[in-house]
Amino acid sequence: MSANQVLRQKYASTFDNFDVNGSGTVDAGDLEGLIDRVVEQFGIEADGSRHQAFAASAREVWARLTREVGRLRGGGEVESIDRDEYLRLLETAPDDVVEAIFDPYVDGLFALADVDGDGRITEEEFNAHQLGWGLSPEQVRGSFQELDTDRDGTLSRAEYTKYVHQFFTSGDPNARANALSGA
Ligand SMILES: [Ca+2]
Ligand SMILES: [Ca+2]
Repeated sequence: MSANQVLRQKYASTFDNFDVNGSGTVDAGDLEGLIDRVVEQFGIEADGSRHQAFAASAREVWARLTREVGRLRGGGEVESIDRDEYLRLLETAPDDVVEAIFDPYVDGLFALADVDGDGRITEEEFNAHQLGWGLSPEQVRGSFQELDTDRDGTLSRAEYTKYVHQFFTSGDPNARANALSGA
């Protein structure tokens, strides 16, 4: 598979994950569905501070996504985005623009994984988080050591951000972060 095909498949997986009601377009309703699903999946207390923080990060991604799509369309309000347009945006936008769209989500995911809220993800927290996304123990095995580049035994926000950015920008079919497709 070429690098572009690898990326396309990953982008498509994020769309399908986002399109909660399976209509072939994503809109604000799907976004709320996605938030509810994550809250349920991770057993987060409804309406608690962790729920609010995750919802805010997801809504900020939607705001950035619709802003970029609006730019692509040449103006106007964006209420929904279909699959082709979504893929076209992510495939044509420079890496730093793609990363900027999803950066709030990185914060949201980080906070979900960092259960004790100390600002660092331990191996135990990381594994629980990855398994919570539905990844298999085989997919999770060894990834923590690989991501902990300074080998201090925890993942800092910078290390985690690098991991998620790899998902959105690497066409390497063996990139570790490709496992997030299952997320
Ligand atoms: Ca922690
Ligand atoms: Ca580290």
